[in-house]
Amino acid sequence: MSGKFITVEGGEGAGKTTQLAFMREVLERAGCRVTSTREPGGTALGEEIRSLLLDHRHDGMALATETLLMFAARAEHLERVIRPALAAGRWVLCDRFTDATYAYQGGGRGLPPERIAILEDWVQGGLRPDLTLVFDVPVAVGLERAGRRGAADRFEREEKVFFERIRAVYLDRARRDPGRCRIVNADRPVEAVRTEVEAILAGWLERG
Ligand code: Z5A
Repeated sequence: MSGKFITVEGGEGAGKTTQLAFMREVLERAGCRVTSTREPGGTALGEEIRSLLLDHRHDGMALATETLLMFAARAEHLERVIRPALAAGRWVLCDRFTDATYAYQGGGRGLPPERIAILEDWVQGGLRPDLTLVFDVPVAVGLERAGRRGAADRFEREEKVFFERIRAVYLDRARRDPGRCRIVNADRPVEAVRTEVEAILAGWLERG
């Protein structure tokens, strides 16, 4: 079976990282070879870019700089990790991808989506995820979960309304692209979310 490119998305504390680890287990049990990775990051250079992006020393970074750094990390990630893994028949599970740029830089910070689309076409060519799971939780619930983790990064310090705009963009994009996206209600116990995630993956595995 050829590999698929699956991304997980959602606001702060939606449980993406928790569920991604479980998704890997499900796929491996089914005999798939899996590469798990994340954005921004996933390569040595990408992780350095991630540190710059999350660091409070760069509060007030220009929106164009922030967006271009996201895509710089993504270009490296595609070239060195994602495309080679897919070409080798591996499944790629990626914690955030370009939907996050539409949600955070677009919805959150107000960058017109047309600008993001130009970068998306340039950096990715025709490559888009086969499946995107959007983990959806009310903002207050996600922030409370994320807050338990400790020090907030440059994004996590934003106002609640910033995260409301992000949530709205994620939901809008998912509803407009039902062939690729599934919205998962993540405001439930971990086990209940897992059950739904497993059912979605089972459908993909059956399709082959
Ligand atoms: N960003 C961007 O702006 N533009 C882009 O293009 C890209 C990214 C790609 C880093 O992302 C930042 O980069 C991000 C957007 C921006 N903004 N921030 N901050 P990240 O994914 O690394 O960081 P994150 O969004 O902060 O992830 P997160 O808060 O760790 O969320 P999560 O992965 O969805 O949650 P989690 O780690 O799985 O769970 C959080 C806590 O909740 C943890 O204690 C869990 O045990 C708990 N949890 C999980 N599920 C549940 C349920 N169901 N019930 C109760 N508790 C739960």
